[in-house]
Amino acid sequence: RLQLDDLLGPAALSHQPQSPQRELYQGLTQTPKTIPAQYFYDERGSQLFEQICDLPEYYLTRTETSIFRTCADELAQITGPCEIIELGSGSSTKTRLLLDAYQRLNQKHQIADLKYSPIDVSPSILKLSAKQLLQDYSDLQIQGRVSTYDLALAQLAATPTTTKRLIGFIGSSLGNFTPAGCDRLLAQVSAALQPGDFFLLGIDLRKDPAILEAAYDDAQGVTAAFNLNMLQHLNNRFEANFDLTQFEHVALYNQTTHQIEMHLRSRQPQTIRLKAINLTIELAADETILSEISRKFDPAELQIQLQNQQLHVQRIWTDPQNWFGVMLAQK
Ligand code: AVJ
Repeated sequence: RLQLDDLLGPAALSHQPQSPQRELYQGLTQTPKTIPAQYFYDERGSQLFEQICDLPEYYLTRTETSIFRTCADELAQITGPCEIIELGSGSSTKTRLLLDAYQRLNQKHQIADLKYSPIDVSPSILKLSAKQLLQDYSDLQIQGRVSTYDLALAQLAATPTTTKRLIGFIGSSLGNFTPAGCDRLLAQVSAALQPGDFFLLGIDLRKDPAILEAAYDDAQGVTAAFNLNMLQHLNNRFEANFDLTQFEHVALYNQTTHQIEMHLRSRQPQTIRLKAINLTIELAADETILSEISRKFDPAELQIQLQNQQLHVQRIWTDPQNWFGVMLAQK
């Protein structure tokens, strides 16, 4: 009941015109320097992210979970039986609430199996969560993809099916995209859907900056460790020589652009070599590398952007404090 495709393996990569590594090279040679957020998620990074989700300051996961608890059955009612595709599935913990609801729906419709297609850049967490899901859900068929969003969405667009699709992009992962990147991603999502298919989006909403900054700079330092681990990941994967003790975690809320900006600040002038991508970079003292933006959304604005990509919002759910939003759109 499990099929796993690796779209990032060496064999698969040689066929691609734009390797994901190019983005890393480009990011580190521009000003300010940036590292694509996908590089957070090696095995250790995915584990640290799971720890973040349980932090008292990180209200996002808890809040979205509470929304899913109340809306999952209604959501399944609206879409009807479908294949659930998830971008950035990670541990698939919150997704279990959706799988439960679709399982109940399928029972009513006397449909035997439920198809789940998780997509994640981290093979270890993808395999682990698939194994656990198969143990807990006897009717589940899993088609996992080790992939970036780009590659997976291109593959989905090239392989239309007759089964209805629901593409899930939850946990506010859309927050990692700039406004232009966001439009591009929504266009790719739309291209992977047929008219009548659905898109489920979880987004963090604007709120008191103090609450936001605490969520990205927790007292236990787990987010700092998560941020620094990105450099360790680059060391392991691209034969780089970042010295983690020479960088500091910084997280600030930009009230103009409504986004948390996470940086790695260089404690001194340093030269870094990334052997495997043949790149040497210089960092000045206090120079920062932008490792992540995490945008906070206005649902009304996003609704228009979705609309522009033929994704028509059917329903928006939120929590009593209006801290997090779940939007369901139909193509
Ligand atoms: C997985 C992108 C939604 O932006 O809140 C958590 C990642 N970064 N703490 C977020 C993250 C720092 C997270 N997303």
